[in-house]
Amino acid sequence: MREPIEIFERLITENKDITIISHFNPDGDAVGSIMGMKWFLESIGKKCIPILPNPIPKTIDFLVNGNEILYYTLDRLKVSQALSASELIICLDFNKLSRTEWMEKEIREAKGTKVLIDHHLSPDTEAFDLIISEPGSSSTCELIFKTLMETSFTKGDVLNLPHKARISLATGLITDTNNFSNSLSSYTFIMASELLKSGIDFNYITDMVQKRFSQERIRLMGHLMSETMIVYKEIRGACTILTKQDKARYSFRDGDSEGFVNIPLTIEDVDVSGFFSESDGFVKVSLRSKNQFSANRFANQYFNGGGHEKAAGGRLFIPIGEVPEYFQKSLEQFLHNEKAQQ
Ligand SMILES: [Mn+2]
Repeated sequence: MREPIEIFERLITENKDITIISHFNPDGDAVGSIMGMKWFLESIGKKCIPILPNPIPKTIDFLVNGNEILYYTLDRLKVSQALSASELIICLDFNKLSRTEWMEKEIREAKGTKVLIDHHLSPDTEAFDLIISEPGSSSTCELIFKTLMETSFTKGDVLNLPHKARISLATGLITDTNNFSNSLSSYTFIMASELLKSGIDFNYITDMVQKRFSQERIRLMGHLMSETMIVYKEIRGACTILTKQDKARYSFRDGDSEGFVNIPLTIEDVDVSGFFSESDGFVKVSLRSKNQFSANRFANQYFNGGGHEKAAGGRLFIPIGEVPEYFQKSLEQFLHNEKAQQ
């Protein structure tokens, strides 16, 4: 771990114009990561531009107070200019460039040195010049914090990170662990403790990210769990689908279905929960698992995706109405194959 951090430190020292990028459909960890990195880099005199493929959900808007972030979908030209002018490109919270959607080609072709800091399984080693990867980290925010604490910029003192960087990094820690309930590492609590000691108000962050939903979102959640969730008891799976029709009916906004996939997983008979959301041209897939079930392998083999051992995502290219049957058949086959391999 020491050597990559030394190289990272040298790259930051040597380069002035830096872009910071995270993934399509950014979540709390993505936005926390890019904003945390931005505030830190600016505090040491760097010029940097955070870039995202598309806009952030409302629940994390408190991390951004103006137009600090460039969005590809809103300002393609500026994004291209920033990418080609940048000496150093820091990629955060994704393991392969395709996670940046339409930006993939431009990032691949950009001349700047590419650094990846991430906690997903199997990073694409070809695409980056330096990789700091730790799948055991709860969040990319945790890995960034840990990395920065080991550099000479902070000398291990949390107060050497600006207040805004600390709030941003705390947000990714809280959202990716689902408020300290999953993917915990012992360092998760060291980081939380350091941030609390430094005066970061965790209650404020949870009020912002978890308690500002619309009435329609709660009604949609009730509707989906009561009307669309199917539990396949024998194979210990649950499938929930969100159609475009329901999105329109409940005035759906991006980010509204965040966390829904976790609800069926709380059922005793369920080891894997699949949440399927009808999008333009594809079905967005989210998978969560417990009791040794590998959501990552399941996503890899049947849903064109991957992620973490117990939290993964992917895409399907079939009509939304065919999803429950596809889910059931895939799960049966997957369990059969996993058993055969034991
Ligand atoms: Mn993450």
